[in-house]
Amino acid sequence: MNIAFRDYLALCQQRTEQALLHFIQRQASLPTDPSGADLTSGLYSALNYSLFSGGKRVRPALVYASAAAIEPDGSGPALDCIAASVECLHCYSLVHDDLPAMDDDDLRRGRPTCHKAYDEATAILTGDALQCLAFELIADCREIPADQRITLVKVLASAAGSRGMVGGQFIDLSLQQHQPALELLETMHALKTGALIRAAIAMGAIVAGANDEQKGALDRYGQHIGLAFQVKDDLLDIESSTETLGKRQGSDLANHKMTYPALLGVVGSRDKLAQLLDSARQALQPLGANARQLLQLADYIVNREY
Ligand code: GRG
Repeated sequence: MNIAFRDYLALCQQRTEQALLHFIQRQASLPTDPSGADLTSGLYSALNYSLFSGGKRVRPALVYASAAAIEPDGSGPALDCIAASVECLHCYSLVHDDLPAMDDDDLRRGRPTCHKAYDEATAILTGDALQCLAFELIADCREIPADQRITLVKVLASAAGSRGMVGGQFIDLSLQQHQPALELLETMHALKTGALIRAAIAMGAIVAGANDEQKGALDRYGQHIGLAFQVKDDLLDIESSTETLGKRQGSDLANHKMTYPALLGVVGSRDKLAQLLDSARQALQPLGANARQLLQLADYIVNREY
């Protein structure tokens, strides 16, 4: 990773975390009981635990980089709302994905998963609250014109719901009953992992005022990089360690998951990753030099170590 990009990523992470902190603190004027004791402090503790736990903040970085590809000196606070919103949605999905009824994981970002650190009911409610917060942040963002906020809510809701991430998760959980097939695997990942990544890119582009041609180029980039993210994730699950990943290595195998390495082998999956990176780079060509951060993010996604 070159130094300029490392600094850029750190800046995106910092901006996202500041925005998340601001929004969580703004929310946390807690209901109290007659004696003045906080009634939801346990929930806010779990929200903080799940939001501030060392996530890479890839989706927020995609929001910023996508906007910069259209308008390099573009608007700050509006993008911070969107970056924080997308990260809340992502964190909700991780908290619920780790639950016993889903992937039943005990380790996430190098720490006990939310339901292990707290309890199952708290983890469910934490995910629910994060999902609601994601939409509230956009609806409430005064730096974005009202009509654009409606569009952004629609983009995020479609990506998150039954025709997006939740639909993909449902297919994933039911795949054990299906014959392994590449097309099915790609459909599942395009929904489960790709939809939110595409939405992050689209939302950055909308706020920056992208035209249809620019939106099309960015969406093609998002489709390729969304799948690449998952191919890399599948490879890391085989090739990395629990310590580096911060989650259980080998959990795909243990959970009998349909993965790229299971279908294509490790070498075939690496080839697939290289093809997707190449396609993602080509998709950005119409956007010229302003897309350099998106190019660097593509490299980061396929070369990351966790
Ligand atoms: C609706 C009950 C209910 C549950 C929804 C939709 C869902 C649960 C889960 C699917 C989301 C999921 C876990 C997708 C996998 C994508 C993935 C590889 C996530 C890890 O993302 P990173 O590496 O994580 O960006 P960090 O920790 O860096 O943020």
